[in-house]
Amino acid sequence: MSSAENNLDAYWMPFTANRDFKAKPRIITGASGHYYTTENGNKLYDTLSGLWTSGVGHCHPKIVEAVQKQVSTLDYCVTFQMTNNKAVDLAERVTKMAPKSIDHCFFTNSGSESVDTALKIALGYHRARGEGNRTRLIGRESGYHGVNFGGMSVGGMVNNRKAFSANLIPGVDHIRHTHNIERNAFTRGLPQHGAELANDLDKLCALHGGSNIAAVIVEPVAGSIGVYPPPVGYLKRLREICDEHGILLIFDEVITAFGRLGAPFASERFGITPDIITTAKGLSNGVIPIGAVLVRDSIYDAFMQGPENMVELFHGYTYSGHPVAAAAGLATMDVYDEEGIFEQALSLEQHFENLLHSFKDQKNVIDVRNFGLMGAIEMAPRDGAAGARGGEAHKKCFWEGNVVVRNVMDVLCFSPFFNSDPDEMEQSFAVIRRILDSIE
Ligand code: PXG
Repeated sequence: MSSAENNLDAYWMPFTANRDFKAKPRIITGASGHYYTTENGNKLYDTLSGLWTSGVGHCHPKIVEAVQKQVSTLDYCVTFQMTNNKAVDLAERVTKMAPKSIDHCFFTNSGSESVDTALKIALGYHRARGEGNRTRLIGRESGYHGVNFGGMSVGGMVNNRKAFSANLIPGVDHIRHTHNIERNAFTRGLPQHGAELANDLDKLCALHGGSNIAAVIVEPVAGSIGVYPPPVGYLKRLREICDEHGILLIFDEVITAFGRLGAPFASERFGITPDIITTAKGLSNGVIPIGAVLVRDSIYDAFMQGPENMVELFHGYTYSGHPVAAAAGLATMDVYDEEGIFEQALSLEQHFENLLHSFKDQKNVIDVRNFGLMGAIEMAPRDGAAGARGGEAHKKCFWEGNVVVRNVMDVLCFSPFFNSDPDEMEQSFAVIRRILDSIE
C-alpha cells in the first residue's frame, strides 16, 4: 500500500464517490506538458487539460518561474485599502483582452466565487441606479455555475441542487436548456435547431414584468453538463431580450474564456457582448487558484457615487488579487501571447472535430457534440444503471489505457490542450475507442 493510500481516510474528496475511490485509489504525483505521472511511475495522457484549466500544458516553465519568483518577493499582501502591483497589472491586462467596454476587473479565487460576485454586482448595480426592485435572477436548466449558494441557485444540475432545495436563494427562475438529441444529434459545431428557446426569457418577462429581473446568467457553451453548444442565433436572441427589458446578461466563461474557443472570450467568438463575464480556470492555467469578474464601464461607474471615502461594494475575499496568483495570471497571459496559443487552439478545432465524430458509429454512442476545443461523446445509459458505462470508461481508460478521461454520467467530456500534438490526440482517441469497444 502506498503512503497516500495509508492516509486516505482523513480526506473527504470533492465530487467523488469516496468509498468507491478509496477501495482503489487513482493518485497523481506529478505532471509535465500533456501528461500526468502516477505513484507507480505510469504516464497518463490528459484529455481534459486539468479540469478545463491547463490549456498550455502542465508545469509550463514560464508560469512556474513566475510563481517561484513572486512567492519569494511578495508572498501575500492585503488588497483592502492597499494592494500589490501584480493584481493591478493583471486587471489591466485582462480587461485589455476583453470585449470593448468591458473594462473593469474584480478578483476572486474560483469560478464559484466569480459567479456569486457577479450576481451581487448585478443586484448592487440596479440598486445604485434606483432600480432596487430588480431582484429576480434567471439561470438555465442544466447550467453549472459553481457550488456556492448563488451559483447553485441559478445553476440547473439536479444532483447539485436537490439536497439543498429548500435553502436556495429566492426569486430565481430557469429557462430551458438547449440540448435536443432528436433534432440535433451528431451536429458538428453549433446546432441548427433551438434558437427559439431563448424566448423563454421573454415569457418570464411577461410573467414577472421584465423590470423586476436583474440578470440572466448562462454559459455560452454549457460545459459541465456534457458540452451543449448554443444553437445558431440563440445567444443573439438572449442579448436582444435583455436589451429590450434592461436586464444584465452575464456570460459564465469560467471554461470558455482564455482560448478554449480559439479566442480570448466566447463573447468574441460569437460576436455577442454580455454585460458581465465570469472567469477562473484559464486565467492562471490552473496553476494557482484565481478568478475574475469583468464588467462593463457603466456598471462600475454606477457604483462610483456617494462620499468618496466610503466603500462602494461591501464584498471581497482575503485572497482577492493574491500576488502569487496574479503573477501566475500574468505569466499565463504572456504565454498565450508569445506562443500564439489562441491561434493554435483554433487551428486544432477541425482535427478534434473529426476525431470526435469518428465515434458516430461506435457501439452505445448516441451523440457527439463539439465547439472550439470542447467536445463530448454521449453513450446511452445501461438499463437501470445510468452513469455505469461512463464510470467504467473513466476507470478502464485510467487503468488499462493510461489516458485520463472525464465522464459526467454517460457522457465523456474532452477539453484538449491548446498546444496539443495532433498525433498524440489521435493516439489517445484510438485508446478510448478500444476501451469503448470492450464496454457492454
Ligand atoms: N462556472 C462554470 C461555467 C464552471 O464550469 C464553475 C463556474 C465553478 O468554478 P470553481 O472554480 O468554483 O470550481 C465552473 C467549474 C466538469 C466540472 O466536470 C467543471 C467544473 C467544476 C467541476 C466539474 O466539467 N467547472
